Amino acid sequence: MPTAIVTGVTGQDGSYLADFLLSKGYRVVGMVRRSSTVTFGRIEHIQDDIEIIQGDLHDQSSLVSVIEEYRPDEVYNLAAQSFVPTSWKQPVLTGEVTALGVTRMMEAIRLVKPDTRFYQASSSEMFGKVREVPQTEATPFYPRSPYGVAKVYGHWITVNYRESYNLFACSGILFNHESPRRGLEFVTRKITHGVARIKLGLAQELRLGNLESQRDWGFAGDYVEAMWRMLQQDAPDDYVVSTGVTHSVRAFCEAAFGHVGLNYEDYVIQDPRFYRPAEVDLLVGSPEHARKKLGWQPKVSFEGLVEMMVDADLQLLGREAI
Ligand code: NDP
Ligand code: GDR
Repeated sequence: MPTAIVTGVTGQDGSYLADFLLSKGYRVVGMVRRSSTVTFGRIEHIQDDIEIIQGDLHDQSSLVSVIEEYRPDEVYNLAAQSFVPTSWKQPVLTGEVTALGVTRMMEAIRLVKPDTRFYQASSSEMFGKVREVPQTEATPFYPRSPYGVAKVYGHWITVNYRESYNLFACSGILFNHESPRRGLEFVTRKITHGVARIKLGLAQELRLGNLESQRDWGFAGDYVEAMWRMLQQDAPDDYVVSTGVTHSVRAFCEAAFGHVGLNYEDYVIQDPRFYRPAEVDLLVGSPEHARKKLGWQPKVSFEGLVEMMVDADLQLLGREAI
């Protein structure tokens, strides 16, 4: 039974990846940071099937201890300060966790068990002010937020450790992926939760920022499989993971409100409070390399994703109302 350590297991992707690895027969060890309240909402259903260990990407010795104790075959580094707007408010913390945290984890692997296979959660935010359309593994980076800058560091340190120490280290450049488990502050979930609240009479409006930005949105459940496939190859490499299709925030609103028979124009208010100091206007990735090398392709369409998320929020809020 192979052992996998997942950092960020309490997050959206960590919870789907843990589900996936369990279905493949892995021993799954989830690393969580200490907090005064329990943050296990997304992994409640598998809490008895995975092992939880405390560790923090700020703390080098905690990472060394985790690798020493579990001697993993694979490490998936999903933990990060992942919300782009917060990265302008907390740029130093974002750099510590999202950038230097990657080095700390790779150092722990290099020192304790260098044959561990390593996955780094890189991001399409690294492309920022895009240099070409669609974006591929060879597209130059131009990040537009402290978060994007931190992810560029995480990407290059992964490549550097692979080339310097011959580690099996992969960087997955994942485009936006969403699900009913997405955090409430991200725009897709904010919209689907807002739609459900309005439909159930719990709210009258939804305040958003820039409606014109375009994203290549996929389903998180599909994307975690690509992470795993990267670590099953003969040699490490970097991969763009995306659908190849882009939609605006406005189009997401139209689809989400439309799914419950409402017109988004009657409810959505543009509020400058949610504008960003620098925006990423357009993202669309080419998943060709992942398709050819990993045999990976997304299963859930944009429309399927929107409907899945709206239906889940209607159910959640309906249940809460009882
Ligand atoms: P989430 O924000 O849902 O989860 C982030 C996780 O990181 C949480 O489990 C959080 O723990 C944990 N974490 C934060 N700080 C620390 C720390 N100092 N030490 C240990 N753990 C910490 O993110 P997602 O699941 O959406 O994303 C997973 C990864 O993929 C992130 O690295 C993100 O940047 C990246 N990514 C995500 C994309 C997406 O569209 N979702 C696209 C491309 C990249 P806690 O629960 O305690 O807060
Ligand atoms: P993003 O996701 O920044 O792409 O990062 P987010 O959903 O926050 O924003 C997407 C786009 O929507 C616009 N937008 C709003 N965004 C939020 N959050 N709230 C609003 O009210 C709102 N109105 C409009 C934004 O301006 C932006 O253009 C996500 C994260 O998961 C990162 O960790 C990950 O690396 C990238 O996706 C790929």
